[in-house]
Amino acid sequence: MLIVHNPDHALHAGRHEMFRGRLVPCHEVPQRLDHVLAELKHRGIGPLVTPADLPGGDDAAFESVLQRIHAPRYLRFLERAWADWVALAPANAELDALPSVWPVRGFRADVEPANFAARMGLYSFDAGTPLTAGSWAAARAGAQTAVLAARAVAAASTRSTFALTRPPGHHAGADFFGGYCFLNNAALAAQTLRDAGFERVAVLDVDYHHGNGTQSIFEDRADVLTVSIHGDPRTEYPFFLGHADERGHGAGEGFNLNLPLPRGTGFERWREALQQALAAVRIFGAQALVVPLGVDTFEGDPISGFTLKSADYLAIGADLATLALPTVFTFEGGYAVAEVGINVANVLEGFGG
Ligand code: OKP
Ligand code: ZN
Repeated sequence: MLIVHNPDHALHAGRHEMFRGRLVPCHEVPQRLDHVLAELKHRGIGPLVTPADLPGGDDAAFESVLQRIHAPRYLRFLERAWADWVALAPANAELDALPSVWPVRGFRADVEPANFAARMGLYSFDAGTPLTAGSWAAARAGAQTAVLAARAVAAASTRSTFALTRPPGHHAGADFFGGYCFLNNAALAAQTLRDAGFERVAVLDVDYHHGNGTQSIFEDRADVLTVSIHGDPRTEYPFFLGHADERGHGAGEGFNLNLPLPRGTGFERWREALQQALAAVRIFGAQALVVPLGVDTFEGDPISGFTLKSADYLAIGADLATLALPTVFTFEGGYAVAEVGINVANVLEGFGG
C-alpha cells in the first residue's frame, strides 16, 4: 500500500485545549503520527513517500479542489489567522489562539467581523482546537497528502493509499474548524476521486467520533455517500450531529447513513455495524472508497468509550477489503499514543495491498 505522509505535520503542535474550565495539554500531538510512521517502517508496509516525491501537489487542480470543498473566505481567514493573532499583541506569539465566542441561532454568519476573536468564533465550533503558528502550513500540506493519495489511486498506480497526516480532518466543515481539524482531508480525497471520473464515491468513517464535517460537506449530494460508525452523540463528541435519523437533504436524501453506538460498545457489536455500513456501500454502487481511519475506538483510548482490542483492527482491515474498491485511507483520531501505530498498521495489514 502506498503511504503518502506529511513531513510538515509537526508544524502544528498545540499547547492546550479547553476542558472543564481548564487549559489541559493537547491530546492531538505530533508523536501520534511519528508512532504510526515508525510502525509502518518496522513492518515494511509501503512504499513511503511525501508529496514532494509525487508530481503535482501545489498545482491549479489542488487549489481548485480546496476552494470547492472549503469556502474561500474561510481559507483566506486560516491563511492569515496567525499573523492577525500576533498583530493583536507581540506576546501572542507565545500563546495558542482559541475561540471564545460563537454565533449561535439567530446571529448572523454572512457578515465577517473585523474583530479577530469574533472571526475565530465564526469559523469554529469548539475551544479544543488551538490555532498555532504552523497550523495552516501543516493542514495545507496535509490536504496535499490526501489529494495526492487520491490521485495515485485514480491513476491506478496502486489499489490503495494511506494519507498519513495530522491535524486530522473529519470534523472540519466547508467553513469551520473544530475537533482538532482544520481542512477535511477525507472530503478532499473523495472530491479528487470524483474529479478523476469515479461517478459514485463512498466515505466510510470508522473513527470513534461522528464525521460531522464530512457529512455536512456532502449532505445535499447524491454522488458521495457518507457513512459513519461512532459513539452516540447524545453522550459523545461532537454532540450536535451524528444521529441515526440524519439521512441527507434534497438530492442527497438517502445518501448519508449514521450508525451511532452506545459508549461501552465492544467489537462484536461494532463489527455488525461495519457489516451494515459495507452493505450500504455495496447497494450504493460505489466505484471508489475513502476511509477516515481513527483508532480511538481502542479500549485504551483516553478520550473515547469503545473497547476494541489491537487484534480487532486486523479484522476491520480485512472486512473493508471485501468491498474490493480503490481505497484511500486518511489518518484521523487515536490518542493512546503508543498503541496508535500498532492499531493503524493492523488495519492496513488486514486490508492488504
Ligand atoms: C477528534 B477526532 C476531550 C474532549 C473532546 C474533542 C475530541 C475531538 C476528536 N477532553 N475533545 O475525531 O478523533
Ligand atoms: Zn475521533
